[in-house]
Amino acid sequence: MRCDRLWYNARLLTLADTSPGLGLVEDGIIAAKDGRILHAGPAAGAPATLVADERIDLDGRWVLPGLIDCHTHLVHAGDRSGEFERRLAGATYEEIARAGGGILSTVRATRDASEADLVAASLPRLDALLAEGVTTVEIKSGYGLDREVEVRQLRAARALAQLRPVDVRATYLGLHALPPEFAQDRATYLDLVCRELLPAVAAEGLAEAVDAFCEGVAFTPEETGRFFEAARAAGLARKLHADQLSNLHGAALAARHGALSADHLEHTDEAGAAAMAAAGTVAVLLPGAFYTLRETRVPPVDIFRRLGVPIAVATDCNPGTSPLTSLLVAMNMAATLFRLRVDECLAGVTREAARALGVLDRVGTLEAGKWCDLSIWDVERPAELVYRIGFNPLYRRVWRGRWASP
Ligand code: DI6
Ligand code: FE
Repeated sequence: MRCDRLWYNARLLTLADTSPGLGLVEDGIIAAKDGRILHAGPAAGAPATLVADERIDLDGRWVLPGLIDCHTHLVHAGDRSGEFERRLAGATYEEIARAGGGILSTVRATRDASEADLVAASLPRLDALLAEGVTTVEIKSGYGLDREVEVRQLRAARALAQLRPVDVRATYLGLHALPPEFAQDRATYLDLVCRELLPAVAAEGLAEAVDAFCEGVAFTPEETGRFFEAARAAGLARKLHADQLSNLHGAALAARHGALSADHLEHTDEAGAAAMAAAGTVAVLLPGAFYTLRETRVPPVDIFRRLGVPIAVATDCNPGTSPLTSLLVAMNMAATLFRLRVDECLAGVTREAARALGVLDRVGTLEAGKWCDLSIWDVERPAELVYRIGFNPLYRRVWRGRWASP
């Protein structure tokens, strides 16, 4: 049996569901052929006939699946550091939003940007993620709020995938904020989104999923439900910003619509968690937004554990509530602020993040047949990836069986 590349003398966390814990392998190897994993496991268990064109000694380094950031808004123009300063001086997020700032200030900047501008502005944010071993990233639209600019944002997300060795999963965030031109006419905007924009995005193959901000300051559960029906009809997966600032029963709504994930969830109750468990909807925790907004109510992690709701962790990289481009820091925050265990954090940015994107059949664990996407680390113990703050121990990244940089 021939393979293209074989990494040996490695310690693996395979995250394979069949192995206990994180699937630790002390003396491990990974063989790649045509970009996919041919074999991952103990050196002793490798097929005797395995020969490699290239053999790479990893000197005992730790190998994990490539990291997956399953919730970002990284394609946008402008920044909100001025609003940050105003909030430090005492203004609230709501006051700034009412004065025309907040999401709508990023909408103005994004509408003024060309696709090339958006790509140029977003590339450094993407590179920051890749430098920490990310090999799959989800990117949402939602700062255009009209057909032309939402499409431009999604095209920019697709363009980023051509410029870097990374998988991009694009999400049409059609219900993010009410665009100013429809401020007096919610119903017309809903019609436009469900009847024109969403079908156009689906027909052009610009997104794999849709998302909505279901919140008192954004869209109601009824509006969200209608949008989800349209998404289902168009063959797009569903995701939801749910129960972040209040309990509108977004978690249960997401589960009812077969959503891949419900995200944030600070105010989710037991019934919402039970609905998620029954539907297999992943809880995506976003501690960067919790931290930035100085929230105090934490997501019900104990209930998720008890009911068996899968838990993922993501950056929520966005200019307003989570200007965060580090999945390592997101893990540290999830541990310290939400009391996730180290194994939950590591699974949350690999296997469970893949589940939250509906791509667990392709990535997220080190198992034969999946894409050979690896993050290789200079650490003594994997817990260091969660424990350190602002230190990047990535050795190298592998995307589809090849060394990838950044
Ligand atoms: N995601 C969002 O879309 C909003 N909060 C969040 O976690 C707000 C984003 C923004 O202020 O631009
Ligand atoms: Fe978000």
